[in-house]
Amino acid sequence: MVEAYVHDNNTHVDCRAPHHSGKSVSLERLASLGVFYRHCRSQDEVDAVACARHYSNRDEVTISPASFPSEDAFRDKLAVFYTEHLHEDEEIRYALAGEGYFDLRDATTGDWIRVKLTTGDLLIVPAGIYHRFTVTESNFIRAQRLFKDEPKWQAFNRPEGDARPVHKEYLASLA
Ligand code: KMT
Ligand code: NI
Repeated sequence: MVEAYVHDNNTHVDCRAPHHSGKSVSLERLASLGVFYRHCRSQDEVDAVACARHYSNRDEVTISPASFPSEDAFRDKLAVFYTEHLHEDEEIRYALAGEGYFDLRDATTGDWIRVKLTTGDLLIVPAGIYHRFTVTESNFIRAQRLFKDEPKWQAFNRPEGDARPVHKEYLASLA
Protein backbone atom coordinates (compact mmCIF):
# COMPACT_ATOMS: atom_id res chain seq x y z
CA MET A 1 0.00 0.00 0.00
CA VAL A 2 1.31 3.42 -0.88
CA GLU A 3 2.39 5.65 1.96
CA ALA A 4 0.75 9.06 1.79
CA TYR A 5 0.58 11.50 4.67
CA VAL A 6 0.64 15.14 5.66
CA HIS A 7 4.19 16.53 5.79
CA ASP A 8 5.23 17.93 9.18
CA ASN A 9 6.71 21.15 7.67
CA ASN A 10 9.77 20.85 9.89
CA THR A 11 12.36 22.87 8.01
CA HIS A 12 15.16 22.07 10.50
CA VAL A 13 15.32 18.47 9.30
CA ASP A 14 16.77 17.34 5.94
CA CYS A 15 14.11 17.04 3.21
CA ARG A 16 15.08 13.37 2.64
CA ALA A 17 13.83 12.39 6.13
CA PRO A 18 10.26 11.03 6.28
CA HIS A 19 8.67 14.18 7.78
CA HIS A 20 5.65 12.16 8.86
CA SER A 21 3.20 14.33 10.80
CA GLY A 22 1.23 11.31 12.00
CA LYS A 23 -1.72 12.15 9.73
CA SER A 24 -2.14 9.67 6.93
CA VAL A 25 -3.83 10.58 3.65
CA SER A 26 -6.21 8.35 1.71
CA LEU A 27 -6.14 7.65 -2.01
CA GLU A 28 -9.52 9.40 -2.14
CA ARG A 29 -8.01 12.61 -0.79
CA LEU A 30 -5.21 12.32 -3.35
CA ALA A 31 -7.78 11.79 -6.10
CA SER A 32 -9.65 14.91 -4.96
CA LEU A 33 -6.46 16.85 -5.81
CA GLY A 34 -6.30 15.19 -9.23
CA VAL A 35 -3.40 12.99 -8.13
CA PHE A 36 -3.66 9.29 -8.89
CA TYR A 37 -1.56 6.48 -7.54
CA ARG A 38 -1.32 2.88 -8.60
CA HIS A 39 1.11 0.03 -8.28
CA CYS A 40 2.25 -1.57 -11.54
CA ARG A 41 3.84 -4.98 -11.47
CA SER A 42 5.10 -4.82 -15.04
CA GLN A 43 6.07 -2.40 -17.75
CA ASP A 44 3.01 -3.61 -19.65
CA GLU A 45 0.77 -2.17 -16.93
CA VAL A 46 2.60 1.15 -17.14
CA ASP A 47 2.26 1.13 -20.92
CA ALA A 48 -1.48 0.49 -20.62
CA VAL A 49 -1.93 3.55 -18.37
CA ALA A 50 0.23 5.64 -20.71
CA CYS A 51 -1.66 4.44 -23.78
CA ALA A 52 -5.09 5.08 -22.25
CA ARG A 53 -4.05 8.66 -21.40
CA HIS A 54 -2.45 9.27 -24.82
CA TYR A 55 1.14 9.56 -23.70
CA SER A 56 3.73 9.49 -26.44
CA ASN A 57 7.08 10.19 -24.81
CA ARG A 58 9.21 8.98 -21.94
CA ASP A 59 12.68 9.03 -20.54
CA GLU A 60 14.54 7.51 -17.62
CA VAL A 61 16.39 9.31 -14.88
CA THR A 62 18.69 8.19 -12.07
CA ILE A 63 19.00 10.50 -9.11
CA SER A 64 21.82 9.59 -6.74
CA PRO A 65 25.20 11.05 -5.80
CA ALA A 66 26.87 8.57 -8.18
CA SER A 67 24.89 9.83 -11.18
CA PHE A 68 26.18 13.39 -10.83
CA PRO A 69 29.69 14.68 -11.53
CA SER A 70 30.09 15.93 -7.96
CA GLU A 71 28.40 15.97 -4.55
CA ASP A 72 27.66 19.67 -5.14
CA ALA A 73 25.96 18.97 -8.47
CA PHE A 74 23.77 16.36 -6.75
CA ARG A 75 22.84 18.79 -3.97
CA ASP A 76 22.08 21.53 -6.50
CA LYS A 77 19.75 19.22 -8.43
CA LEU A 78 17.96 18.14 -5.26
CA ALA A 79 17.49 21.81 -4.34
CA VAL A 80 15.88 22.47 -7.73
CA PHE A 81 13.55 19.47 -7.46
CA TYR A 82 12.61 20.45 -3.90
CA THR A 83 11.62 23.99 -4.83
CA GLU A 84 7.84 24.30 -5.02
CA HIS A 85 6.90 24.47 -8.71
CA LEU A 86 4.35 23.49 -11.35
CA HIS A 87 4.37 22.33 -14.97
CA GLU A 88 2.00 22.97 -17.86
CA ASP A 89 1.43 19.30 -18.68
CA GLU A 90 0.20 16.31 -16.73
CA GLU A 91 3.06 13.94 -16.01
CA ILE A 92 3.45 10.33 -14.94
CA ARG A 93 6.29 9.18 -12.74
CA TYR A 94 7.07 5.49 -12.35
CA ALA A 95 9.66 4.18 -9.87
CA LEU A 96 11.85 1.48 -11.44
CA ALA A 97 14.16 1.14 -8.44
CA GLY A 98 14.96 2.95 -5.24
CA GLU A 99 12.54 5.41 -3.66
CA GLY A 100 11.53 9.04 -3.55
CA TYR A 101 9.05 11.45 -2.06
CA PHE A 102 6.64 13.55 -4.08
CA ASP A 103 5.11 16.39 -2.09
CA LEU A 104 1.85 17.68 -3.55
CA ARG A 105 0.38 20.94 -2.34
CA ASP A 106 -3.23 20.70 -1.22
CA ALA A 107 -4.46 24.05 -2.54
CA THR A 108 -7.48 24.03 -0.21
CA THR A 109 -5.78 23.41 3.13
CA GLY A 110 -2.22 24.45 2.29
CA ASP A 111 -0.92 21.07 3.48
CA TRP A 112 1.96 19.37 1.78
CA ILE A 113 0.89 15.81 1.08
CA ARG A 114 3.86 13.48 0.85
CA VAL A 115 3.65 10.35 -1.28
CA LYS A 116 6.44 7.80 -1.02
CA LEU A 117 7.20 6.06 -4.30
CA THR A 118 9.00 2.73 -4.15
CA THR A 119 9.69 0.20 -6.89
CA GLY A 120 6.61 -0.35 -9.04
CA ASP A 121 4.74 2.74 -7.81
CA LEU A 122 3.21 5.04 -10.42
CA LEU A 123 1.94 8.56 -9.80
CA ILE A 124 -0.11 10.77 -12.09
CA VAL A 125 0.62 14.43 -11.34
CA PRO A 126 -1.95 16.81 -12.86
CA ALA A 127 -0.96 19.89 -14.84
CA GLY A 128 -0.85 23.05 -12.75
CA ILE A 129 -0.48 21.50 -9.27
CA TYR A 130 2.34 22.80 -7.09
CA HIS A 131 4.72 20.02 -6.10
CA ARG A 132 8.31 19.19 -5.20
CA PHE A 133 10.42 16.05 -5.15
CA THR A 134 13.28 14.48 -3.21
CA VAL A 135 14.98 11.15 -2.90
CA THR A 136 14.61 9.47 0.51
CA GLU A 137 17.46 8.92 2.94
CA SER A 138 18.54 6.02 0.70
CA ASN A 139 19.69 8.70 -1.76
CA PHE A 140 18.71 6.71 -4.84
CA ILE A 141 15.86 6.47 -7.31
CA ARG A 142 15.65 5.35 -10.91
CA ALA A 143 12.42 6.50 -12.47
CA GLN A 144 10.58 6.72 -15.73
CA ARG A 145 9.14 10.11 -16.62
CA LEU A 146 6.28 9.94 -19.07
CA PHE A 147 5.02 12.92 -21.08
CA LYS A 148 1.98 13.54 -23.21
CA ASP A 149 3.92 15.36 -25.93
CA GLU A 150 7.41 16.70 -26.13
CA PRO A 151 8.86 16.88 -22.64
CA LYS A 152 7.95 20.28 -21.22
CA TRP A 153 10.64 20.72 -18.65
CA GLN A 154 9.88 24.27 -17.78
CA ALA A 155 9.07 24.63 -14.11
CA PHE A 156 7.23 27.66 -12.78
CA ASN A 157 8.17 28.26 -9.17
CA ARG A 158 5.80 29.69 -6.62
CA PRO A 159 4.57 32.40 -6.76
CA GLU A 160 5.26 32.99 -10.50
CA GLY A 161 3.21 29.88 -11.24
CA ASP A 162 0.10 31.49 -9.70
CA ALA A 163 -0.36 33.59 -12.85
CA ARG A 164 -0.12 30.67 -15.31
CA PRO A 165 -3.47 29.81 -16.92
CA VAL A 166 -2.75 26.13 -16.21
CA HIS A 167 -2.69 26.81 -12.47
CA LYS A 168 -5.96 28.75 -12.63
CA GLU A 169 -7.53 25.91 -14.59
CA TYR A 170 -6.23 23.42 -12.04
CA LEU A 171 -7.76 25.42 -9.16
CA ALA A 172 -11.06 25.69 -11.05
CA SER A 173 -11.08 21.91 -11.49
CA LEU A 174 -11.06 21.52 -7.68
CA ALA A 175 -14.10 23.70 -7.14
C1 KMT B 1 9.38 16.87 -11.04
O1 KMT B 1 8.53 17.13 -11.88
O2 KMT B 1 9.54 17.59 -10.07
C2 KMT B 1 10.20 15.68 -11.22
O3 KMT B 1 10.07 15.09 -12.23
C3 KMT B 1 11.14 15.24 -10.16
C4 KMT B 1 12.05 14.12 -10.52
S1 KMT B 1 11.33 12.66 -11.22
C5 KMT B 1 11.71 11.31 -10.18
NI1 NI C 1 8.08 18.95 -11.27
